[in-house]
Amino acid sequence: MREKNIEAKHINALIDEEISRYWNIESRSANSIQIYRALSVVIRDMLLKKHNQFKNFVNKNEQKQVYYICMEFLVGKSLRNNLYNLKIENETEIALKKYNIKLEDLYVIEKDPGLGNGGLGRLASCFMDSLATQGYPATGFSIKYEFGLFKQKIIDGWQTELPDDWLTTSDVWLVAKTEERVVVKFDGKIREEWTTSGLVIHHDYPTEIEAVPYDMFISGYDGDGVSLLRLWESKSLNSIDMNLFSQGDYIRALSEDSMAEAISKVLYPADNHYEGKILRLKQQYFLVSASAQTIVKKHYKKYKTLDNLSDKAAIHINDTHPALIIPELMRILMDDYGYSWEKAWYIVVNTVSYTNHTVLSEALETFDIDIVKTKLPRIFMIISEINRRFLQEAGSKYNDFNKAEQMSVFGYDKINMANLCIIGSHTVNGVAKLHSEILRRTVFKKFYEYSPYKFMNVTNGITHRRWLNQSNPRLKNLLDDLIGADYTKHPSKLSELKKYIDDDVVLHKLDEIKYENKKLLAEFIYNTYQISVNTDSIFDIQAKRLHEYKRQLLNALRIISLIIDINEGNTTHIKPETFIFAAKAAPGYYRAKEIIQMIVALSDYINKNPNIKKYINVVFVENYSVSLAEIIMPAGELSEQISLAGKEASGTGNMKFMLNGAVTIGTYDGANVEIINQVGEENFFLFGLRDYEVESLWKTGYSSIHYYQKSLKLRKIIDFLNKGIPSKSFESISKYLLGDSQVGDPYMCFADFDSYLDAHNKASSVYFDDKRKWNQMSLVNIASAGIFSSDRTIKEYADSIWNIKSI
Ligand code: Z15
Repeated sequence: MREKNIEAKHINALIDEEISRYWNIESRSANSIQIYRALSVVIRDMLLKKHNQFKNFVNKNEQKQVYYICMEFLVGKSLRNNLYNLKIENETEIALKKYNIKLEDLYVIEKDPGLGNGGLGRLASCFMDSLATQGYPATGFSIKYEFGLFKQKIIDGWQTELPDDWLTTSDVWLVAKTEERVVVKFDGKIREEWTTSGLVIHHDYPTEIEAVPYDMFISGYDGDGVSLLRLWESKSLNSIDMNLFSQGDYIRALSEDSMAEAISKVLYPADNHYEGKILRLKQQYFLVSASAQTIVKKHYKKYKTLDNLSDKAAIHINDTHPALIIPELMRILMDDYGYSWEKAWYIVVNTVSYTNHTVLSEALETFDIDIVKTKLPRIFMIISEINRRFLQEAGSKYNDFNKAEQMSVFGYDKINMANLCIIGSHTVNGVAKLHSEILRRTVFKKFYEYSPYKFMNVTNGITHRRWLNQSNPRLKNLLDDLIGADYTKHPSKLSELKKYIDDDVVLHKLDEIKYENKKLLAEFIYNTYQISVNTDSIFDIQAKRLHEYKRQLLNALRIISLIIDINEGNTTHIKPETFIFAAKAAPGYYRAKEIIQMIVALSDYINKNPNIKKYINVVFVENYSVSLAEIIMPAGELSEQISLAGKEASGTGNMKFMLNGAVTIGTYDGANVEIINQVGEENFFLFGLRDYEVESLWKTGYSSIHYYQKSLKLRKIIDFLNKGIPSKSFESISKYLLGDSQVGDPYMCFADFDSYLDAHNKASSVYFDDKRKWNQMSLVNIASAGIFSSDRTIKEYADSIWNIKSI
């Protein structure tokens, strides 16, 4: 079953055949795009075959498998990842000599499939890699959005959004499985009727939509595992209205199409924020219905019963977005397979598990009861019954029905999706220790008291194979030389690097590698923006979605404070520093866009003022994406992880920077807490309020004015914001911070400001006065990152939630 050592000659033969078959030309005269496509198809088909073998093995052994349901998978580019994981990058490079082309030239042709917003979607993709590599049978289910996350372009200093047409190149990775399409039904009426054989439910669903699967294969590293990512495309079933057609109205006859096909048209671009839109609800139900039908059908075909579904399938819902799979499975079991409620419920709860990714109230999904009732009448009925039975049970157990009511799925006019998920799952987990603790203590307190055994933590992770081995080849080569390549499959072995903590040659090499990676990023910045950055300055990077709680604004306030110092000639403490930001804002998130606008304006201002640019520089890198992150992470020296404590569920960028040798400046939040535990406080620049301090400060009443009055620095910053810079005023941000109509500075930048400056001063004195010590800190960070590999995360899910075995 293991991939044979494939030779370059063989790769050539396959590419040549593909080119001749497809374009009817000699491979010598093929252009780079044709070669890209031919090679990708060759690899895709290799994986298709390998996945079949893997699947056959799993089926023969009747092994349990996991289905990971998620509205987002930020897969990143596939070609390099698959060649790397198949261990045929070198052979392919040799093969390409025949066409006079380099792999690197092909890698840049591929477009990032941006089928996700940020951390949540990228996590799902890292999981697919770790599942395959460790030989766990896994299928991911998501939507084949025709347009992924928008492309960000800054025009006149303001974020604008352009469509992301990823399919124009990355379609080569997809295999259509039209014959496995299923029908998803919306709208209509339910009629109940008692007959001699019991209750009969009559459905009439006027809207039927087809879900067509497109399969993408994700290779594991060095082994037999291949993960399948199945993406659903929506298609109109009655795509032609024959009445209209026969009346000669050709255009209108086909126009019904767009209604159905809108479902998989575009990814909702808000991260950590729900909108409660009908189309989004349709997307969610479309995903879960198509996936659940497929899972059940396959299981029934093999076992001729669904009694043992939970022994053979673990269904994981990533956040509440796929919550409707719980009532959908109930519907299928009862209506299609004749199960009783009790039996069906037992099967469903034992099959489904749920991960929560946020405590932000604006991200906790609720849908209007009325919308669910009309769009999904049967599903609404089932949710109501789930809730009725649950409240009955909890009320009796507590002997207090009012107390039980606090866990209801129904609010006044809303359905609370998280409550539905908790009730319908056997396990609920948070994504970092602190986050899981906050869930138990606050957001899900009532449920924790009711069913403590359901609650768990599984700290997030990242695939170090993409985020180190592939994206930072210099560091990878050094590690291979020093500790051997074993860490590639056993990331905890990265700790062996620690024995070089006092080795000056190694420390120097780490320093050199960082410098090379900084040069690459600087070159990219110069080529893209004609901004030159000082590669001897410290690269201080904040790369993540733009959100108030993540506090890009706090970072910007410090920049302003430095500008003020420089303009006042007060420069003795100022060290060369390059601030790099990369962040997309949700298109409708005005405040976030305004913060981007300010950062861009500061960047312009500095680039026009050589006296400031001597010391500091600011760059806003547009269109943050997986492939951009692959350039940014290796170049990071100071990793900004500065969310208000208690707000960032985990963070995963923090892990990527650390793995690449950056030192973190951060708050006691999310997985930062665990990073500190690994590296020790002496290898982390910790600052700011703790989560419980934030909570109590909020309760007693936070007043930013209080900090403003006490601090000359903050007063000067507010002055600066009010005056603005030539051509731009930042008055509205000043108002936001001091508060006019609402609470000023709701994410407490002012409260943490002094502490943040202190931490930066400490960082800069180590970096500029004791570079050896800095390099040691960097080494400790790399060496301690093994535990944040998604291999570890997946093993925890497999052992303690999904109960699946690797082959
Ligand atoms: C998202 O990217 C995250 C949480 C959400 O609720 C949504 Cl809708 C999107 C992020 C968290 O903000 C981040 O802290 C975490 O690391 C990531 O999910 C993966 O768990």
